[in-house]
Amino acid sequence: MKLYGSTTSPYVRRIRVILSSVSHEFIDLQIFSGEDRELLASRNPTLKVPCLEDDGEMIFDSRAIYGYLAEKLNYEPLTWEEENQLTLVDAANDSFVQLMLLKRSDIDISENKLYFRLQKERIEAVLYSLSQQLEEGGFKGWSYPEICLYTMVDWVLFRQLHDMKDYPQLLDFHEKHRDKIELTATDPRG
Ligand SMILES: N[C@@H](CCC(=O)N[C@@H](CS)C(=O)NCC(=O)O)C(=O)O
Repeated sequence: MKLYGSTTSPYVRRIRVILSSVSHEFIDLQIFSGEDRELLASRNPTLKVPCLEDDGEMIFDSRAIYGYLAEKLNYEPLTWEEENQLTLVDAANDSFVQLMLLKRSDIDISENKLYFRLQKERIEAVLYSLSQQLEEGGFKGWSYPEICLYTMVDWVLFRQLHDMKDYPQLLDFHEKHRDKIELTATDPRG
C-alpha cells in the first residue's frame, strides 16, 4: 500500500494516523512543483493529496480513502452524526486551504471581498459549532472524526492561520491529545 502525500497536509496526516499500525509506504511529495508534481499528476488528476495506491487501485480524497481503509480493516462504518462532524471539519479545513493559497499568491485577503468573506464566515461558523459540540461532550473518543478535528486544529496552529483563543474548547481538545504517539510521529513541525 502506498500513500502519496506531504508531511504538512492535515488531510494526509489523518490518513497517516489511521495507517500508523498498518504496513505501508509513504511517498512525501512537494506537490506544487517539479518532478513530484509530475508524479502526482500521473497518479491523481485532481492534483491533491492524499491519494492511496493499493492492489493496483488508486483512491482519491481522504474521505474515500478512509471508507476504503475502514472496509479493509473491518472498522465500524461512520454514523451519520460522524459523517456530519467530518463535513464540518472538511468545510473549515477547505476554507483555510483556500485562504492560505490566496495568501501564497500574494493576494490581500483582508480586503472586503465576497469570496474572502464567505470563507471567513464559514470558518467562524464551523469552529463555533465544533466548540459547541465539544462543550456538549462530543468528540470524546479517539476515532476518525476526532483525528480529523485534531489534524485541522494542529495545522491551523502550526501555520498560524487563525487566532484560536476564542475557541478554548478546541485548544483544550488539542492539548488533551497532543502527546499521542501517532500524532508526535506525524507532527508537521518535523
Ligand atoms: N477533499 C480533499 C482535500 C485535499 C486537499 O485539499 N489537499 C491539499 C493539501 S492540504 C492539496 O492537495 N491542495 C492542492 C491544491 O489545492 O492545489 C481530501 O479530503 O483529500
